[in-house]
Amino acid sequence: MTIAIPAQPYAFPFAPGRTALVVIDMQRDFIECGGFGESLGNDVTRLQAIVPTVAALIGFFREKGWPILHTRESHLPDLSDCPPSKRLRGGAAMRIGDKGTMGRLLVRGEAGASIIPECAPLSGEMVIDKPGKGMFHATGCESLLREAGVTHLVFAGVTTEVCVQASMREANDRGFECLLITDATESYFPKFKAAAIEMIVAQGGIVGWATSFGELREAFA
Ligand code: C5J
Repeated sequence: MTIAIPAQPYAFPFAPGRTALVVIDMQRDFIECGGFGESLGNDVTRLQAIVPTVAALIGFFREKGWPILHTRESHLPDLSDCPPSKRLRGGAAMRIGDKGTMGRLLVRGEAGASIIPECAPLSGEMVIDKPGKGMFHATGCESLLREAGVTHLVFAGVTTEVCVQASMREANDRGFECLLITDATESYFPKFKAAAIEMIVAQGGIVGWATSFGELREAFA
């Protein structure tokens, strides 16, 4: 049984019980001042603006008892899973592994790598640490989802054109039906967010679908 959710480019076939929410990288390092995102020169307030919507979307999935998977972009303390190409590119003053105001940037176990309290996982929810932008690269995420009987994914989180889009493309290639919640994702660059959504839904949904949280919630009202 599927429920038709109004979406671009056409209605998304939501499969209750087989659809998981994927919340990408809602970490202090991307959203708060003093983290990795700000160290790259980005305005983190843009990302802070979607926090209430992401938290409400998580709450909606919890109310329904549907599965939730949270991701954290992060690296081992010895950085053995961080290729030099990722660490050194761009020549920023602060790099992955350097000490910032919330601990070492993007390192597992440090305060900055944790998920912001508003979106923090509850026990029983899936959490994966990913060294790449996409959630399937070097993680056990695919077997976790398959074992939970998940075939459809609803995406939220940051940033739209980097880790969200990369994860959605990887999921699409693995046969998952993917829906992006447009007001529960954000970029440091408004034009990149708009372009990413346009690319995802183009050509008959070449990567997947897009809709708002309101449309999703309304379909189950
Ligand atoms: C970035 C992410 N932008 N979570 N990571 O480096 O999108």
